[in-house]
Amino acid sequence: MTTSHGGAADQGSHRPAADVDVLVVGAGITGIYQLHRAREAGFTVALLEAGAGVGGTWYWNRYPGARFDSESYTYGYLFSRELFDEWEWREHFAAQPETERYLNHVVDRFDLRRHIRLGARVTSAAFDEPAAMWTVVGADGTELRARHVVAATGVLSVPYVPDVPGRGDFRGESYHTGRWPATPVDFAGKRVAVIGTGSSGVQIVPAIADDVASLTVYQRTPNWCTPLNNAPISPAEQAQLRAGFDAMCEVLNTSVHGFLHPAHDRTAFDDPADERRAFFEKMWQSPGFSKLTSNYTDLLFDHDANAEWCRFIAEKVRGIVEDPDTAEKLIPKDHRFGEKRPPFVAGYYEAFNRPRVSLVDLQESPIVRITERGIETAGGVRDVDVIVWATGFDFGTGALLRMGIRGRDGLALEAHWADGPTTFLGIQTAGFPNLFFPGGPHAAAGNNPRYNGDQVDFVTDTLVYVRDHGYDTIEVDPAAEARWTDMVNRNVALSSFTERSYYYGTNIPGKPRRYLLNSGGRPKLFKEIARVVETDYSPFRLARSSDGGDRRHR
Ligand code: NA7
Repeated sequence: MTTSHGGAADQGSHRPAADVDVLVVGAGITGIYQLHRAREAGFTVALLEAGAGVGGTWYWNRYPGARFDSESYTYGYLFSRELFDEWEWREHFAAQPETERYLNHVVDRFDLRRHIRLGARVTSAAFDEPAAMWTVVGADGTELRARHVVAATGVLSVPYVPDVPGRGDFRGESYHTGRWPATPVDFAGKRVAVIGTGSSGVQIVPAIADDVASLTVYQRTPNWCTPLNNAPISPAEQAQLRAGFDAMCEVLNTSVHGFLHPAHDRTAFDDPADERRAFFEKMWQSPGFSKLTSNYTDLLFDHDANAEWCRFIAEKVRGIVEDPDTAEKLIPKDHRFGEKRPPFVAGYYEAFNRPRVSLVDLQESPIVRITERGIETAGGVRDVDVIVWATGFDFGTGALLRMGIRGRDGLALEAHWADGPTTFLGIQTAGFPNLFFPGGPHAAAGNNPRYNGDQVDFVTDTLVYVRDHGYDTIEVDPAAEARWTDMVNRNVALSSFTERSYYYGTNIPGKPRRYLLNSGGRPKLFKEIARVVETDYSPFRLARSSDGGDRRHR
């Protein structure tokens, strides 16, 4: 990693120079892009990353079966036509190793690695008010002073392992999907338990089902899983992708969810029953998220329309899973399609037809404790060699609240957000000058890199504005933060996600129940960014050292 002294933001100031103008935390898809954009804009930069490699989500989640459910070419970067042309994704939905290779390629292709320090988990970040800069400390002993900090620490980066009695007693191997070891886990001939049936659990089950001696899936709540419908990208499709790059960017950069799938133009009961069934079959065969984005327009909001689709999926499950009792247990009864983030699968339901794979319904037989040799439920004990915790993440705020962030007057971010996050644009929070967190809480649902990329673009423009106007600090006005946060809370009614979803933080005991996405979506973000630019950054307080560091903008 290189850092250099005397950044542009310090020119003309009498303050001690920062080590860097912009310090990025996290080398996931958002952080890598931020590092690139900030350096291209002429800032001195550094990036601290906790992992031993770059990739963020695609570094940590290296469990068998981990893969995209956004189309690869819609998830990857769009900022460089050359990059797009030279990288050939092999599958429509790439598996983790390909994505990790891609992100490493980007880092090398754009000569970013020299700015990145790996194995440097940030343990504290404190705003030094007189100096108007951040002091950031890493667990590896790194200490850097930065004018601005951009925490690109992700929303699904802090694994959650439930506090089940006896968990520490287990003598076998245990892994969380979100902290998968770099050395591949050998499942051959082992008795394996997978706890959790969210997107991660339902990916790993079919991926290891052929290797294991036995596989027991511990399910608390079934999900509405539909086929991913992945396929290799043919040479003809590669050529089409290249030829259609500009048109594709246009759609991805403007569509509400950042996907290519076109919206449908009919409601469920516009069609008679046989045509509706044929349409649902088409949806079932369609790729990934199109089952949400291209389905009947009222699917997520009309109870009867949703029930029709759920009945269709339930029939499919009954048709695939040979044991009727297992099939019934795999069909959700407590929520509708789209109330939680739906997983997409390849061979998940089919896996239960193998004699060595079985399902334990935790609603029927809850886990009592983990023993030295296995898992005890109300129905009995099963000895296992490996436990896979596919139990999710502390979504949205998890990473930011563990970084020891202290703003003005030593204000702890944990205290400021004790009742849940308050933000402006999901980018800044009042009391924490020069701190940005694109891709964090109040970011949108959809194809994450697209929305997070919009935020990074705005952060970069903002950093340039601050520098070019000779300001030292920028901090959102509390009123603007309150307005945006109110918008998020008000528009929750428009979201199909309910409090059963981890998007409300309800999967973490004791976490405030707050909507953690931007319920206004990408259109609200675009609208508000336009307003910020038109009003010359009026929602922010900007200050120069020569003004005594506390001059309100205008
Ligand atoms: P998820 O979707 O949060 O799934 C976690 C799973 O773990 C879910 O089935 C939970 O059941 C289950 N869980 C959580 N706590 C327990 C306990 N105490 N006992 C049994 N089961 C439990 O996480 P994923 O990693 O699968 O996916 C996260 C995101 O990554 C995904 O949405 C994509 O965006 C990529 P519950 O439903 O709470 O009953």
